[in-house]
Amino acid sequence: MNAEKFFDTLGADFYTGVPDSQLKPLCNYLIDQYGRDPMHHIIAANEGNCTALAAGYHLATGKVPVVYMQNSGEGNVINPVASLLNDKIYGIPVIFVIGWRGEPGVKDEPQHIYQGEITLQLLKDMEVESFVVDQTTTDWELQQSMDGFRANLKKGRQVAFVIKKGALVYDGKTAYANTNRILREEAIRRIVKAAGEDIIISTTGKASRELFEIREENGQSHKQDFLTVGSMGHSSSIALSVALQRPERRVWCIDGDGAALMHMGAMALIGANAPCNMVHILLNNEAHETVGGMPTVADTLDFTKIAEACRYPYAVSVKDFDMLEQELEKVKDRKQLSFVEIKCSLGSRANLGRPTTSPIENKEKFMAYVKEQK
Ligand SMILES: Cc1ncc(C[n+]2csc(CCOP(=O)(O)OP(=O)(O)O)c2C)c(N)n1
Repeated sequence: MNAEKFFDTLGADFYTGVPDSQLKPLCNYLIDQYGRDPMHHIIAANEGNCTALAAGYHLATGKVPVVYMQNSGEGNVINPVASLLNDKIYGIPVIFVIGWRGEPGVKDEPQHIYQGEITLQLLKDMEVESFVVDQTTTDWELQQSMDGFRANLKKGRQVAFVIKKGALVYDGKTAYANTNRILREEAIRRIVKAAGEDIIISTTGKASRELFEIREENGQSHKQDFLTVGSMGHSSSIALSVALQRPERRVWCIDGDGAALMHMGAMALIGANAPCNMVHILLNNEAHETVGGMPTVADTLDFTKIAEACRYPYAVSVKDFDMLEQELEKVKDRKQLSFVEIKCSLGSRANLGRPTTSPIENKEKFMAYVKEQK
């Protein structure tokens, strides 16, 4: 189904979401249609955040908003759906559009399997009526389902379209770019070199896939890396805890701007605890590059000021490789919590693979490595 037709059928004029690769046709259509005009389209920090923005839109206009997201964001919406939108409390109508990763029977990455299995059940538990859209869904069927949903929306209930792989298409040529010069993968290659035998905890998406492939390329094992393949936004908290528990080991967190924004409270916790053995690296490409390049709000922010305000004792931003190499060397001597933002360009290798070891294997080898005395 064409994304434009899908959009017309929903008949809404306010969309907020966290991008998803499976919803790329819709995300790109919204960018082409609205750009980032906040009256109509807000790419938000996390899915709970979207849900609250949608509630505000309804409170101000009386109209029905749309929240789009990958099913991995369902967990982030449970609280605002149950305690804000539900008709036993404020009864606020919202249409959810959810990309279904890990659909049972369809091969997908480990972080999507369980979430995929519980996607429809979670909606049921939240009393959100759902309709699954696949490649065979006709315009008429979608219209019928939307017409059916209207009664629920009128009663202040929520509904969801669950979008299977390949169900939406869009042939617009939406392009995303920034002016930064450091490619994320090359930045990670330099971090790996500087980190030597230190522990690395990497964020969700292509950053972890690139880290995995760099280790393969170097003929190294993966034991010192914890790949946060799911749980977007939480790698820095995992790193904080490992750093606090193992003060004699240096711990590097490789974070993304979308992930850091998703659970930004983590930076306050890191700064307040300030483990002197932690290095927080932020690969800032101002975008959700992994899922298609849709922008975050990081282009409008000064992350070093945020880190400083969160009481990180050292924060720097680097734009070129010379400065990057200098800063990576300096953090090793500093013996103080350090924050290094790396301004990254958009893009990745077309043939980038995925980790070939299982998450359990990753966890077991990592735990054994963390236990070692250095
Ligand atoms: C809770 C949640 N929402 C959405 C996603 C889908 N997702 C995976 S990676 C990613 C983008 C991450 O952006 P960023 O941290 O800036 O890293 P980049 O992809 O730009 O390297 C998104 C939205 C997810 N995995 N989890």
